[in-house]
Amino acid sequence: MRMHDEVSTALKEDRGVVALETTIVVQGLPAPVNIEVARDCEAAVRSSGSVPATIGILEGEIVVGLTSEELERLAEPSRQAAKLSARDIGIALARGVDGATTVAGTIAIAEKAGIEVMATGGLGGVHRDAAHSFDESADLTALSRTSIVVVASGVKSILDIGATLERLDSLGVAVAGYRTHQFPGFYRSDSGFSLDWSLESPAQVAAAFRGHRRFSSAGLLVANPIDDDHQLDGQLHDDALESALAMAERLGVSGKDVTPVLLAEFARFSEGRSVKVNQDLVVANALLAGAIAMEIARARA
Ligand code: PSU
Ligand code: MN
Repeated sequence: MRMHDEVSTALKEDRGVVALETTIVVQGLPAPVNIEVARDCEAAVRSSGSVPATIGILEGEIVVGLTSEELERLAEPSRQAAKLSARDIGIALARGVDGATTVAGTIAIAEKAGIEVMATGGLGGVHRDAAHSFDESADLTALSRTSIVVVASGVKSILDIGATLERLDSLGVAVAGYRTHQFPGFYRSDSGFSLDWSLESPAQVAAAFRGHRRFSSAGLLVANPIDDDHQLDGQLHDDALESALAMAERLGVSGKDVTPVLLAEFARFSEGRSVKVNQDLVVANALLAGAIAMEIARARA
């Protein structure tokens, strides 16, 4: 594992560090906005006082804190970086390939690196046809065994949100809304599902995480909704979703291709509006994650 100097110094000095994933950059968002989003997330983390650590695999080497050139190399379409979940990392290292890490892959590496906070757009979860396909994101099981705070705008709205919340419960993953009792709906601020808990400040999230980890080896999901006035129009959302699900069915996609195909059709159908919303929400999550990492570090110092 190669760690950027800035990240290793920050960890040594007990400063806030936030892990950022790369699947959202390589498989989740279209070029060229994908690189812009990655940079905006890093800038958001920095503006909170924490240090960003964007994680990926280059030629079989794990990099914690990709430089801007390394990130561009990873996202270069001709290099065909793989989408890596936690289970793929060892094999990818042995094969010496390039790979972008999902939430599951990123938190597996972050934990080893000693990073306690991660930000993403929308967590993976239970797909709508899971009763038949068994398609449930490894993000859920990874979070059940990793002691980390993940800040996300809920789970992607392409999923079966109710089933995903039930699985998070069974798996012992703590879930709290950030200043809300409504579970966010990724592109929409409210999924219609309510939450037992709301946390009101970065310091309160840090305190909740300290308490949680004394009794559990699972993670804490902080569900941070997009602002109402930045969310995707409700009707457009539902129409795009219908089109995306039909597209996936028509193409017969399965496995790790499902989520990227659904997100790409969302972007096409909404003429890029879903991409803008995705950008806004992930940057807001990076900012909040940075503030939480500062509070976790402050309490330790
Ligand atoms: N959030 C986004 N866009 C994304 C993802 C999250 O706004 O593309 C990625 C994350 O890497 C997440 C992955 O772990 O989608 C889930 O993929 P799957 O459903 O195949 O587990
Ligand atoms: Mn899947």
